[in-house]
Amino acid sequence: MAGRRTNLALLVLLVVAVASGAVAYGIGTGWGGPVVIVHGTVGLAIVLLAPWKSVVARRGLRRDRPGNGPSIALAVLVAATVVFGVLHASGLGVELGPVSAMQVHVGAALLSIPLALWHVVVRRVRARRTDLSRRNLLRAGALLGGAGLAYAATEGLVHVAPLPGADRRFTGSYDRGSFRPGEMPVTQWLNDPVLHVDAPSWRLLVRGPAGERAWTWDDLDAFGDRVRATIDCTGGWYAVQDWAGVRLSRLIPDAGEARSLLVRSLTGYPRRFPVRDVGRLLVATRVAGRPLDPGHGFPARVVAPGRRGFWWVKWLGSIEVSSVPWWAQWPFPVA
Ligand SMILES: Nc1nc2c(c(=O)[nH]1)N[C@H]1C(S)=C(S)[C@@H](COP(=O)(O)O)O[C@H]1N2
Ligand SMILES: [Mo]
Repeated sequence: MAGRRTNLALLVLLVVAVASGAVAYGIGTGWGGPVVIVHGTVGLAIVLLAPWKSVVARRGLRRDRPGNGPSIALAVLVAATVVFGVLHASGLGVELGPVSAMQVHVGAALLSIPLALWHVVVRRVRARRTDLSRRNLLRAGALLGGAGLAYAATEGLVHVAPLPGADRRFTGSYDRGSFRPGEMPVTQWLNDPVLHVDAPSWRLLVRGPAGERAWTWDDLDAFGDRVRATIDCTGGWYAVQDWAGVRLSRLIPDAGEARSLLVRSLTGYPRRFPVRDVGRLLVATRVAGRPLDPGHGFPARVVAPGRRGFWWVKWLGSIEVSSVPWWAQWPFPVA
């Protein structure tokens, strides 16, 4: 029955969409590009299946079964996820008052996950061996080919029009205030408050294998190491800035035996980095030659080239070497 195949295909597409979205969210380096393209293509494949799915759904709704309400809610959430994804990617609607299209996209997707799980439990789709027949694989190929063409056509349109989406980075993010840190958004992962720290009494506690030391802002600033790096927030913006401060490897020259570097903000926001990052991470005291604004992490923040914004811990409190592996943490901050 064609309906069963449609449902199965949608299930696979939803799983790939969520997985590729999560990976794209986590990645800040070059190979995030292809993942974002897969993500967009899979999203459009879901759209291409909508006519078939609506036939299946209408048939199902006519039978007045319990659980139709949540199924409709799921359909609405998936549609909203796609619509807001396209609004962000095209640039037609990136900032929507207090929220961004990206936030709505991710929020709707997260809400749809439990509903989708529930949906496949109560409306079981059974896979069969014949689903992998040559004929069905050709169908799947045609669907993905069509979605790929739709993706290329949409991107083409965005560039020819041109829509703001033409200028986005491979991660999908838009430039906000590169080289003008005053125009860069102040962003929190969830609900950290902007701290106003008293510089003279502030110390950065650094615990290395050889012991602990408390550094003052002047100590750190005196090193004058510089890095040009791109902060790329999962909220959908990025900025290139010239940062200055001190490379972490200067504060912890002997990190070799440890496995990770645990960085904590004064607000308690933690991130654990692999120890190999010690030479790449900058403890930044300045941006564009000036001390950081409170919103951007004064007195000092992490600059983590190649990593998404949520790694760039602000209002640093302590950094310690640790024997716990870096991946022993939630892939995204939970607080
Ligand atoms: N302490 C702390 N640091 C934080 C966050 C936070 O919520 N708390 N948010 C992170 C996120 S998600 C981003 S994108 C950047 C934003 O930096 P900015 O506000 O200087 O632009 O800070 C990161 N550092
Ligand atoms: Mo972010």
